[in-house]
Amino acid sequence: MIGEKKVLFSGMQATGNLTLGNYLGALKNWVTLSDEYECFYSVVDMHSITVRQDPATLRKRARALLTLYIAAGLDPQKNCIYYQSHVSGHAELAWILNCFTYMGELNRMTQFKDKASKHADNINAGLFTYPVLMAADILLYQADVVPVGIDQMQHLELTRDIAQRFNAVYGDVFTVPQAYIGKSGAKIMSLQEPSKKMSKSDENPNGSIYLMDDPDTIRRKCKRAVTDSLGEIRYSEEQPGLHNLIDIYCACQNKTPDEVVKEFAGCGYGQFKEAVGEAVVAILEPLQKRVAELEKDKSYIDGIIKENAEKANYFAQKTLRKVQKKVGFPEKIR
Ligand code: ATP
Ligand code: LTN
Repeated sequence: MIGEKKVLFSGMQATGNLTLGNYLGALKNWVTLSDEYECFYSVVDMHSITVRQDPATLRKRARALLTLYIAAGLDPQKNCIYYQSHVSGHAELAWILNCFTYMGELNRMTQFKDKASKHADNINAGLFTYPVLMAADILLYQADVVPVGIDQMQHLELTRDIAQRFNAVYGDVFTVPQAYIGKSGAKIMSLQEPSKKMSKSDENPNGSIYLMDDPDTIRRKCKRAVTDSLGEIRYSEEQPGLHNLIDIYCACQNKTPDEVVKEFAGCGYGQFKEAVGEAVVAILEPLQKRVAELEKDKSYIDGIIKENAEKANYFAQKTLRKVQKKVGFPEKIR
């Protein structure tokens, strides 16, 4: 707890161009939750270097992501929006937690297996211990809730195990966090292969709607989305392409699948796809405008980066000092 409020932590990597999946599955929920909780939203640039990055591109993308958090509606006065690399406590706690995590646990992580097969020439130790750094992110702020997509559940379970293991030895040091999976947009699928999740690392650009796509591109991608030959608007697992388009429409319009099926009963797929395109444009166009405006105000963003890093550091140090003492590090002479 910070004051009266429970604590929320989440983060996103600044790798690749963000997709509608990232927005509907993560960012949009963050904004909804930001009143209720004391929130820490990090741009997790330390996680990004587990895969080789071009330094200039990483720096640019990290700033763009931080700006996007604000443009999406997270008030930087109320929410702590900061770069992970600006708070050294993340790395320091990660080291300690590494000593409370088993190789066998990390070996089971499906994201590691996935990324190791994709980057076979660079299976570095950071990629392997990635979930420990993620646990450190969360536990450092004593977070109660962590909004993530379903794909991150395994990492969150590990975080809970590490926290409980540590607490069992040293007493109640860490809050054991809960995952928060949003109701709508939990998993947006590729427009071209609806069995795969929409992903920023997809090779087929038509499968993903990027947050910075212009309106005509968005409309075209929706129009070309893969559907089926049944020709009836239903919300059914047998029609995965349509199912996904209904999910997208629902998330953009805050509607339920039932409402949408009724609204479009008797319509052709073409007409529905057009409506989906317009619903997505209605969400992304204003977002893009806000990003462009914020990007013009360099000193405003710089101020936020500085102030929020200080705020994050303050809370991080509180936990870190406690943990260091518990494990037996000698006290600093001040
Ligand atoms: P990549 O595919 O390149 O590994 P990603 O698009 O999955 O990346 P992440 O940085 O891993 O992006 O995810 C950021 C957040 O967005 C996470 O909380 C994740 O669960 C969520 N997310 C990503 N893709 C989707 C999607 N298609 N549908 C819903 N949520 C998503
Ligand atoms: N692994 C996450 C990003 C991430 C995160 C976190 C999410 C890093 N640290 C802490 C929630 C809480 C991802 O790839 N989406």
